[in-house]
Amino acid sequence: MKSICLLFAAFLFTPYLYAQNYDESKVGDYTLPDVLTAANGKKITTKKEWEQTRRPEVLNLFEEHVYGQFPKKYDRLEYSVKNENKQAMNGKAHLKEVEITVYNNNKPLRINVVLFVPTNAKKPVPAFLLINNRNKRNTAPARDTLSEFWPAEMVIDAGYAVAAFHNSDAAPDNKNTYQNGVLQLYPEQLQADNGMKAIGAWAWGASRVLDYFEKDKDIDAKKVAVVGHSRGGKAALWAAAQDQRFAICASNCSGNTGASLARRNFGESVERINTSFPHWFTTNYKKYNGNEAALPVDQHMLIALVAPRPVYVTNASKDLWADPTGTFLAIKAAEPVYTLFGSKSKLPDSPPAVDTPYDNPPLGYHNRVGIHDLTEYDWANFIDFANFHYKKK
Ligand code: GTR
Repeated sequence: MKSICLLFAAFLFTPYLYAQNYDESKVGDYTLPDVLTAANGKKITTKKEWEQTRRPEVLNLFEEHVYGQFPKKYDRLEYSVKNENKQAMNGKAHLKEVEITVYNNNKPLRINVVLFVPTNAKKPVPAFLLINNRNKRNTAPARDTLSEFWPAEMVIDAGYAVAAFHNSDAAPDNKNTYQNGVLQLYPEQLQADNGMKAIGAWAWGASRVLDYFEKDKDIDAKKVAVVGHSRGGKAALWAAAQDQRFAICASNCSGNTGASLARRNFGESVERINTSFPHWFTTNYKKYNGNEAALPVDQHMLIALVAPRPVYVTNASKDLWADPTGTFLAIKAAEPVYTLFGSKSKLPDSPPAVDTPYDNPPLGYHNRVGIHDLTEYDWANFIDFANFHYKKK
């Protein structure tokens, strides 16, 4: 009887005992879908063919199977400055706390933006926008808490505006309540197998902040970098893929279903992410649990959707969950699309040593020594990357 009970317990708990793979020798072979072969088998060789044929196809595959639809229409957008301080950061910056309200389906959605504009910079200024998936204190408007997660003073000193909104304004990060945000504006999404969920909603929210930037005379809306960490980094990539107005994307430690390859069996898997976070991706995406090889896309194709605009992705050496090697291989595999635009990547052939940033556009990468986090080191490299890009133009 005792042994039967033990057997039964082992059977019950087996799924939880399966650790994710961290052994390079067990990764196995995989074949990535060719980003430059169209659905009809035709090889894409020009920028025009990419833009007219393959890019829409790839975007649609990600909508259908991974992140869901990305509604383009809404009834109207209003905004008001709820609080401002022209002498913020000891006079270095102008603080604006902006409430954006988007209406659709007779429902309002409020997105609160914290924005600092450098006082002495020539207007309009380029900006960095963070999708904040951590504590709101990280983006404290009063600067009574300072955090490396959003080192706003450092960004201001570099001559950029810096902004953030909290992801929960667009969709609560909770499997029972994620509907209480953008999805109230688009209830039909909830019924659809390719309906957007939380990650899609956060990305959509970033686009609405960009709509606001287009109305703010202090901000150069053609020079906005969207930044996100981890789950926020997944959303930042999807926002930049969908909304070609974003000039730069910085995706920090975004890992599975962010910048790392799904087919590489290392760290977090599709089944694991869909199980832990059933409210992030489409219902369709669950079909690929334990079956990444059947996906019509892999994450190099998501990075490629941002081309020719610059993308910077990062890892942290101790963050094996996010698969640093698989992330580097993904950004590397996006290169052929940049090449179509005559834009030559300067990335090395194999993953660079830790703390060795490649911050020349169009494709940037580093693997910072340390843990899963967004730090001043990461931001300093995003700033270098942006400086390089904007000066070149
Ligand atoms: C983890 C999740 C990752 C990543 C991370 C984060 O638990 O498995 O995919 O998104 O959370 O957002 O910090």
